[in-house]
Amino acid sequence: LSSRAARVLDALDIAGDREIPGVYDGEWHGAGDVLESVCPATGEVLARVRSASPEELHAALGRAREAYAFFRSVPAPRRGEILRQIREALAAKRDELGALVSLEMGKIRTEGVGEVQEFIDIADYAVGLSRMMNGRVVASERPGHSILEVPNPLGVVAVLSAFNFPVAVYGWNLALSLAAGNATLWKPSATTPLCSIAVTKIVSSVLERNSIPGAVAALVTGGKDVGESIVESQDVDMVSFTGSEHVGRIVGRTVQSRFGKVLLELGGNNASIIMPDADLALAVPAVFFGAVGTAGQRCTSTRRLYLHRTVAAAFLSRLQSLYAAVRPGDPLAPATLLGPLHTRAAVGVYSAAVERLRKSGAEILAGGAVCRDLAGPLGGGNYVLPTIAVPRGVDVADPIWREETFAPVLCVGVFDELEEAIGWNNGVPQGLSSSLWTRDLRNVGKWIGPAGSDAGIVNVNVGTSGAEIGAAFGGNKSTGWGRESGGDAWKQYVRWSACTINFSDEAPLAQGVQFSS
Ligand code: UN1
Repeated sequence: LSSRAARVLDALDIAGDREIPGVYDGEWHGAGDVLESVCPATGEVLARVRSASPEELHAALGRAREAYAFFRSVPAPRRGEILRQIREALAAKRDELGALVSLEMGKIRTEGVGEVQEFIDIADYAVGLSRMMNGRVVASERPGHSILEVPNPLGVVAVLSAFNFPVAVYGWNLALSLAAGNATLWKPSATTPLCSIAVTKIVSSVLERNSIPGAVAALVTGGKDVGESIVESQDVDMVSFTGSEHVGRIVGRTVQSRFGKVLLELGGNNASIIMPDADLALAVPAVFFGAVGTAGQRCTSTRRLYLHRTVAAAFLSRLQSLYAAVRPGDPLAPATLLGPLHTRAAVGVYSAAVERLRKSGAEILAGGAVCRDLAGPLGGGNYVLPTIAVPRGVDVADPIWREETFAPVLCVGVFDELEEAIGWNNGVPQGLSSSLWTRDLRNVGKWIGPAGSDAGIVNVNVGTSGAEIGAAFGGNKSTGWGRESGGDAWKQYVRWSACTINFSDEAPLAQGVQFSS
């Protein structure tokens, strides 16, 4: 193992050069297939992880069910206290975990650390929530009756997370699920097992210290088979899935067909719209971060840029200068802004997208190539140049505009009227994030109202990516309509009981129905 990788793994007590167990359900084990964790920046194998065998998955689901039976009766504020300790334990390892995210996923250091901060933030939120998961009392039409809406724990929640946020998205789910009194079973991306092992070690140490069954936060690493078995299992009450539209469609159907609950966080195809009165000093760097940050591998990454004709040339020349200055580098090095794509396969997806744009006659203003000339260890990395393309006009029915390419490829169109740009914004299947740049209140009103953006995230003078945890996060249409993190998202992690209670000496029927002879 290189000293670069060894330092990061050592800080989290992960043995890099042996096979390590990738299943936790109170104890660590692993008898299934071996997963290789590969560093996207160098191609180095970081570790081999023993994933869950079918028997181990079955056993973990059983232990999660038992853990739920215990945990649901722990008072919610006490569950919040456990979360507070998890929050503290994560904060103590924030930089080390952030570095592991960079090493294994490939995002740059500040974003890796930021992702751990996002877990810390949602843990804080859920600590408060644990004393505020209120139901309500509804006025009954019958004398001497009360109606209560009671949030009860749901059961076993499975979290199937993606490679691009290997820590935070699990954090969103775990924090709410724990506060709600559930057991959570995590199946991370097969390519980021180490992040999930490091997080689970931290979480489980807190659970064990508090004599809470470890399977309250179980981990089952694995590939497609493990994921499929979880999705099909009657033992899983809710599946929270983050990933592609293609897989999400299968997950949604499968869970629905067994009448389970499902929460989907699927593709994004997010647009920024720049009005003539936009402050370019703010808008240009925001679009740069949205499109190039995380090497274009956020669900919320900016993929489409719609420029008002009067500012298009000025905007593009400023954006091009930022693109021209960005250099691929080691995500662990503090000055790097551009890390690698996560996998070799993603480089192929990027190349195919650029090729398709070229063939269709798009003008390539920046990038458009895979980096092949990097010296030293980075020569083995999945580096590509961030690309700006100007297709020949905007046709949202064209796959160029319709499909999400999970790579730093930004397509630019020019408009004359805001309505036209909103039509383009809404004209694609996905509906995750959107961003309008203007100082004119009339545009803002239009944008956030009924005839405005149909995405789940509708920003003004804020880019498409980088949401805080406080609001519900998620998207509409083919993004799957799921909501996670803040807002009212917690309400999905409970089963609601509507309880009508009769305190009287009569037993009247509702709606005045008489049923006595
Ligand atoms: C994702 O890309 O799956 O808003 C999540 C953001 C982050 C979360 C992204 N807070 O970009």
